[in-house]
Amino acid sequence: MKLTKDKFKEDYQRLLTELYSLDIKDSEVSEQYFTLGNLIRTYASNDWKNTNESYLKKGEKQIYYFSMEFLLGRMLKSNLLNLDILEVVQKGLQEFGIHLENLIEFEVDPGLGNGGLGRLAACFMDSMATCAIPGHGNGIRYKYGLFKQKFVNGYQMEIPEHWLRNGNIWEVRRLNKAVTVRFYGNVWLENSSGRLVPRYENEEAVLAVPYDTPIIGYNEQTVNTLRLWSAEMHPQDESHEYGAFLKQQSQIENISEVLYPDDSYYDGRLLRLKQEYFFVSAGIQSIIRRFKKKDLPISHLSEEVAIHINDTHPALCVPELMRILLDDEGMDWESAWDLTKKVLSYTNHTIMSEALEKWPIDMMSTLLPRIHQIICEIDQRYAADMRYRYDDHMIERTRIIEGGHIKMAHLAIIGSHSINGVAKLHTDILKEKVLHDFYLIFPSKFNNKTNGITQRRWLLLSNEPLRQFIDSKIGSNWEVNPTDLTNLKAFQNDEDTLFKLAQIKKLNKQRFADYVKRTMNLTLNPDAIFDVQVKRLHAYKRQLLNLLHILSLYFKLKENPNAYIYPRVFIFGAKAAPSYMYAKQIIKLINSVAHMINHDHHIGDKLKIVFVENYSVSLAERIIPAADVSEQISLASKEASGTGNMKLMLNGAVTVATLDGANVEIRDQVGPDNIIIFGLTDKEVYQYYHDGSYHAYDYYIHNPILHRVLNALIDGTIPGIEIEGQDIFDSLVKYGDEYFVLRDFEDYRLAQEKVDQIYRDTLRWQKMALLNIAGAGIFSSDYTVLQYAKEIWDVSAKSTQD
Ligand code: 26W
Repeated sequence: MKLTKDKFKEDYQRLLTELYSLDIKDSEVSEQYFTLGNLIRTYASNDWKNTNESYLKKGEKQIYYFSMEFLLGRMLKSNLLNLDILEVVQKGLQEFGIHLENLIEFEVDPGLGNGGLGRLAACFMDSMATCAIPGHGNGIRYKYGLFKQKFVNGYQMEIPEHWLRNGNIWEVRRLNKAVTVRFYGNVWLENSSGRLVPRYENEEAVLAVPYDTPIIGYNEQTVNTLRLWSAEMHPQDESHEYGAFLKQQSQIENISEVLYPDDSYYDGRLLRLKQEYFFVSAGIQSIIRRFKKKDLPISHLSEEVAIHINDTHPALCVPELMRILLDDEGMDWESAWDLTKKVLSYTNHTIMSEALEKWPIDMMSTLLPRIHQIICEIDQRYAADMRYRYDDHMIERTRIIEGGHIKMAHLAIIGSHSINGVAKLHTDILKEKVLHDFYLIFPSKFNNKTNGITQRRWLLLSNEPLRQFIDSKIGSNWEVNPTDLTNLKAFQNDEDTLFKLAQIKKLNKQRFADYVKRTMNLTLNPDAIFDVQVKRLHAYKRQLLNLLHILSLYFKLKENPNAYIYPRVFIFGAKAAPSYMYAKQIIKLINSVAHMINHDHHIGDKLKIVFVENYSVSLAERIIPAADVSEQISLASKEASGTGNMKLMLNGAVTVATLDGANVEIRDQVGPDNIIIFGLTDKEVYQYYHDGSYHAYDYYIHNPILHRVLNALIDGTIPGIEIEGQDIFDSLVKYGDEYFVLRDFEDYRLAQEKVDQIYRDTLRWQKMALLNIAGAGIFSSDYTVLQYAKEIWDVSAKSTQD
């Protein structure tokens, strides 16, 4: 938008006084922040209105992205950037003596997601708006986001995150758009003039109230909407006796109270199922309402609407859409089923079997009786349809209801026209292993959409020095056409460029070191290698492998203080699910090792470990620009894609990786000389499973370095480590080492020696860094959503890039 500095200053001054009856000189950060937020909203409001109006046109297909999580991160700066007023506002505020940076830091980082899946949804929202795709987000407005992590004596403690305490400047409550969602009760079918209609009694009605957040595109016109639902008591119930009223109220409000802190681990609690149906039903009802404004017959739904199911959490979209088409719209089963499949598509984000949702049939029939009936009918018709084509075993393995449970992935696959994995390798594993039966039955439904990240948040906003540098080399078109970053390759042998790149990295490392000094009172040497592993704590991600290697370096230095080791700072950020004991033990172990090494005067600057508390989007924005090394070391076949790997390469980190998830595609982009690959391949892992020939104990016995390191877990070497050391030791040496940590240790150690070697040659290292930046463009979520639009949602984007 066009905004001059003087106009901004005038607007700002006036609004601050209107809102708070204060003069700027007497205002505080909170008032300054809310004033700016309000102003941004007014600046975006016309585009938001126009975008919404244009979306009501017939034939303008709308995309609805259903996700249990949207991990947006702070929005003040990104909104300013996307409105193209960041500089004007910064300068204007400066003249009032206000530092924009302070207002940015004042905003709470809304943690409405656990990790990769939720952050991906947020990147997609940014990219859809930027690419002018009519994309709406649909989710839950949790009152409490992901817990705040504190370390107490090295242990993780969880503290509730009341992110709404100061209000939320970006959302609009739209009570007039509220809908009713029904739970429990009895349902039966009655014959009404030749058609079976459901009759209900004794249901619990919950009011779903939408809160809309504008998603501003980086393109001067599109403002999309993220709609998050909040559960409230129905007005009709407010006449109850007071005690009963309060009880019922808290039961209802519980639905949108808190985000489940589970990541890749399924915990079948009733409240979770309630949450899933709540936002699915509310979302679909509001979609149908909007569709009806177009005045078209319901049979046109699939031309006007696509609904995407982000992992299985919203898979109840299948029976819910069926319910509405059958019961409310009076369609026959076949037509409703056809339409449902055309409208819906599904993404799988994990192959970990413990993450696959299965709901007990009793729970479903009690909580959602009509939905349960519909699921049973879908299941029976599926089995009947398949009977002539496949044997009984195949049908049993693929049907929805089995062993008293409803398998949500099966429901999603059977009820939609597309299922995709999130990286090439992941999709291949789905096709060949995890969902092989379905691949045989529905080969054409399967497709791959490799994940992506928005280069706006993960470079333009978070790494301004690098952005300016890139602009000075190749211009700024890469900001909307990120594969233009390949133009940087022209500079790969230009010493000047490479030294400048090294300087920028150093600057970012110094900035992060200052932050660590301020918040943790730990001094870091910015000339050391900054080696980063930031992601959820999970055994398959193998933070433990990283830690065992650190211990090996430590012992090497203890034995020989002059050992040839380039100074390193190991940076960890990770939350563990509160009930995941093993992951929490690893957190304690990392913290104790950090304490031991950081306080060892003989080690000094040579090794440091920083485990940042409460890893979040805003911390990622601080850490990633400062990374030299990106740790992507999951056991091959287990990480569906990863997206941190993409963010780190985009910021010039060199990846140490297994051939897992999108790491494979990163290697293909940068070439084998510019990434350090180690470890088992997915094929080798499957081979081990097949012949059961892995014996972790042998590695413990035969590798002296590993032997020494593992013994340290149980011999009292690490102060503060007792039971957890033994448990972790046992998991590796005694109980089979499920994730092949010991098998990959030596190879990993050698990979790290390579890092140590190459880093000493600044030009060689920076060339690798540059080629990583140059190769990162393809991993923009702009391209990813354009592929979803074209190949899954069947909609052409009015891309700003053509
Ligand atoms: C029901 C429990 C539960 C909760 C969350 C099961 C599964 C999940 C998510 C699917 C876990 C997740 O975030 N997966 C990650 O998704 C990213 C985006 O596609 C990928 O990059 C990561 O590799 C994958 O682990």
